[in-house]
Amino acid sequence: MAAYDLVVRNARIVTETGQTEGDIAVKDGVFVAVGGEVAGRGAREIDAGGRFALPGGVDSHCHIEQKSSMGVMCADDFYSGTVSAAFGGTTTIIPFAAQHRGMSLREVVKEYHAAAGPKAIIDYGFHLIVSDPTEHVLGQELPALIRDGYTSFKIYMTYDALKLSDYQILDVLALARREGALVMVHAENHDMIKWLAHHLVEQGYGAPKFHAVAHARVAEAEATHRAIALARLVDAPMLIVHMSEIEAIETVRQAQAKGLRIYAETCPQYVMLTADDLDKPGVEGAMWCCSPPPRDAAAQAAVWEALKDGTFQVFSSDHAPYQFNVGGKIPKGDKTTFKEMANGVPGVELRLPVLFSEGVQKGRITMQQFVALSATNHARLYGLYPQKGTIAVGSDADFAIWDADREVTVRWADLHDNVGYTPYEGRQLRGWPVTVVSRGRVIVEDGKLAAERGSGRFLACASPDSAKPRGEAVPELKGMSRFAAKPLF
Ligand code: DUC
Ligand code: ZN
Ligand code: ZN
Repeated sequence: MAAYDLVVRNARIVTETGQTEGDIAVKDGVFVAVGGEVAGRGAREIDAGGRFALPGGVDSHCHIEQKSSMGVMCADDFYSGTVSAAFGGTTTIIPFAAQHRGMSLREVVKEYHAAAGPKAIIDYGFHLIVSDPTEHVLGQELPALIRDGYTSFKIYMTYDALKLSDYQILDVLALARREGALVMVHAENHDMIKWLAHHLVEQGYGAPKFHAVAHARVAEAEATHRAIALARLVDAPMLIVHMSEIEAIETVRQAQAKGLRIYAETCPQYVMLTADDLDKPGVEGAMWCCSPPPRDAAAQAAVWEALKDGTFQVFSSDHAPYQFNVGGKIPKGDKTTFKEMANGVPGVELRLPVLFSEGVQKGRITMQQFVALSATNHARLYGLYPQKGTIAVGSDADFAIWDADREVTVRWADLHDNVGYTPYEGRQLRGWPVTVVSRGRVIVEDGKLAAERGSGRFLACASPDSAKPRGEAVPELKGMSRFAAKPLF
């Protein structure tokens, strides 16, 4: 009788702190031996042949089976979204349960569970989107939901149907501080964008490329500065999502240097795309429209610098999948102006291959930084560490074996989402996750899926300040050394 359920032999095992050679043994869904030679046999044995074994990715920003504020449904449900994630080496996602105004948050959460439970093939938690912070929501629903494992919520400074006032943001931040939650902020100045968009469209400049003009850099810079000031007033932690812009990044860096608990995220589109990608005939450029928009080569360089120096803790996909048709990106067909387009680009499957190829292979970040940015820091920030985000005895056996030399030309036809296109069509990547394991189950192998619908499990997130590794001191986030010995939260 086999001693283990699964043994992987001869791997280069990488965590955020180092690399070790040898074997991995898994029993009952968790790692029971990591590194060195495992003596006993596994019911299933895999020879990694010296290839890398990396922690399964944790994607803490993706939109799955979510209706946008303009009423457009995502193209990916919890089946296609999680299958696509798995093929890209991601084994945990934290999508959003989105409140639209007038809705009870508790009801929203129930609906997302009903959607995800029967379909997800990998494990998932939920952030909340709070668009209606009424007295009932702030006083009753949110504190109870935080206790139940929904310990992070996104708020918006723009979009008519989602935007909170500064006063409301302070209410949400104060509650997060009191109850031990993390507030994620979409930081763009609403009136700047609205004013520019109005005048552009009025003068006939409605094509997708003007989306990048309306969403001006200074709109991101101003809102980032203001969001941080609000967090500072009430001494609450905050994470600025999907950052794209030089001045805003510098503002975050300065806030961190002052010791403020400000965290930040960026995404593949801000290292792979520029505003020029939106400049296509007709409304085709809509497929590259996301908010904030891609900027230019100098902004891409600033994003890489912030990934390298630890200003950004997390690299997420912001997978926002909308098909290129009237039910998706372009509600008025070829008459759609950028103001009416659904915002967002797909990326859940390519997130890790992009970071590996453009980051590690090109020498911009180390393997350890790759692991921290793609998995470990997500688990830490959202209270899932060390169950998720690392390869260590006792942690869930979520990992991928990577072929670092595999050359891939990106083709949407080879991906597994339901979007119909990828903004990265034709791009060359080097390095690919060839075998993907979730809680000890080999779910992707030789390009084939081997996971049952609904086999993913819900993860209740701990409050980040209680997410301490068993038996150890609270670790600092990788790259956050300027916070000295301060606990994470
Ligand atoms: N914000 C997101 O987080 N995703 C898609 C579009 C947006 O504005
Ligand atoms: Zn956003
Ligand atoms: Zn998003």
